[in-house]
Amino acid sequence: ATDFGIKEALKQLGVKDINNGTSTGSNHFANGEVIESRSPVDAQLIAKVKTTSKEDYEKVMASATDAFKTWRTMPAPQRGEIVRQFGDKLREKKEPLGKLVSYEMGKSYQEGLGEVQEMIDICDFAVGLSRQLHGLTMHSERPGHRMYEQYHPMGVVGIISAFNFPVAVWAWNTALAWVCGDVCVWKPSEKTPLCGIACQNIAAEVFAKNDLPEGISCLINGDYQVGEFMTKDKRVALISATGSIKMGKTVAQEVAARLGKSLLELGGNNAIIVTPDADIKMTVIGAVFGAVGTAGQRCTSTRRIIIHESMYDKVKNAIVDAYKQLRIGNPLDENNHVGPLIDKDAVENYKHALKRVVEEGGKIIVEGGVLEGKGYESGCYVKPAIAEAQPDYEIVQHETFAPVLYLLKYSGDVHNALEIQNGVVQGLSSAIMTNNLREAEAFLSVQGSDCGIANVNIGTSGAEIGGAFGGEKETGGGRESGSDAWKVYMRRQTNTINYTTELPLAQGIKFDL
Ligand code: UN1
Repeated sequence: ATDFGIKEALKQLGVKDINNGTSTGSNHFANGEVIESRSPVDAQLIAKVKTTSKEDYEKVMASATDAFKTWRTMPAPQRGEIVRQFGDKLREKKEPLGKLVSYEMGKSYQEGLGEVQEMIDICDFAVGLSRQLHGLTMHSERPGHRMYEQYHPMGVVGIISAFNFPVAVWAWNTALAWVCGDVCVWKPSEKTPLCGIACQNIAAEVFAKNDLPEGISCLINGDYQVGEFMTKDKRVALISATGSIKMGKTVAQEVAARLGKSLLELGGNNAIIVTPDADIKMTVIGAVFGAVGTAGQRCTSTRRIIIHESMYDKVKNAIVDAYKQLRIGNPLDENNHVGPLIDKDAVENYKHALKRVVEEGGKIIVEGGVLEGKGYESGCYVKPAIAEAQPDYEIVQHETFAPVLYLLKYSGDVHNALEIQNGVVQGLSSAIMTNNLREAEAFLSVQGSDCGIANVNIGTSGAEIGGAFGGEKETGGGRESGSDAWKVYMRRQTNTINYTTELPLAQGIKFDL
């Protein structure tokens, strides 16, 4: 716990609260309609925020495209030095920023701090990367020729992020894009605009200190219509969008219509397979954190547990017992495991899922419900629920962004479990709990999990930044964060240089004049 409250956190982050006028972002170009940021923790109005109008957007783009001209010519390791300073600022501001994330979004303070830690980690990663933006060299088939490839900055990167990771997902994108020499325009979720303003302030401070234009980092605020300014704008070379599959389909089509590039990180329907050789204690920790952590609002949250029939009752009872220990309440209180959902619409989706699973023939084994009374005034606190279901239920095939867990049973070998696991449109994260080498390897093999993330004896959520993050099928196919995810933020160029006095053609073609 910290010894300061949210007011002090806002002050340390330079974000105006409700008593101090209206906050803006976007290099201070924001004259659109005013939206409110209300905390799901206690329903309090935190601040009002001015959104970005089309006119403001044009100013933002002018500042971004202008900043790009300076930024792209700075050597990559020097850009890395700026990102290093940004990471250091985040270390300084970790507590207030973690607190704001927790209060504005509703995740636990520990998870809020964890999110800022992910930002710090990706900055460190990007600093190292700034000296490793390598291409390959190839042997030319022609004598006296040299062939190689290089990566150049691409331009303006548009980032559209979701409420559930209101700061980390931006940092995964922006830290890499910055060392790659791109400038970024960020539209955070309209549900967490203050997190966006806080991050922009931190970035702006670092750029100002280094006499660099703030346009390297730009913020725009508002709903999907503001996002559309970017998706339809050919000046935006890459759109990196995180959110629902529905949103991703719209973004993908708008960007594709102008042959732009997109990086999509969309919904998951993540499962843990529990085989007869699973360690039950580890399974319970992985499953419960995966299902109820962040109140089930991670794209990597565990939605389905696929349990072998021989273990079914044992695993089910152990998970149900663990659910009895869960404390639901104010996420800023360290004693609570589960905070609120983001808003009342999310509560409606949660209620719908519980109703629907019963209609389809499922059986609720841990009752859900919306909590009322003292401490629950926001109406966003719900009880994590568990239902026994069948894999093909419509609701089980669908991602509900809430703590609703489906237990599914399989018989026979691990391939039957994999068929269930892979039998959904989403392909983000997956896990197997087993001490059996054959099962683990089958799960990781070509016939195994079809997801972008496949874990053995770890749950589905909580990926480290060092790996490439993203998933297949309707999850969108994009990869962010570690490994070679940086390549998508740069344009690749193949260069062939002839240092002779002849001009031989490739493929041995003769063209004599
Ligand atoms: C998301 O929910 O959008 O793997 C990202 C995890 C986190 C990231 C989740 N590191 O759970």
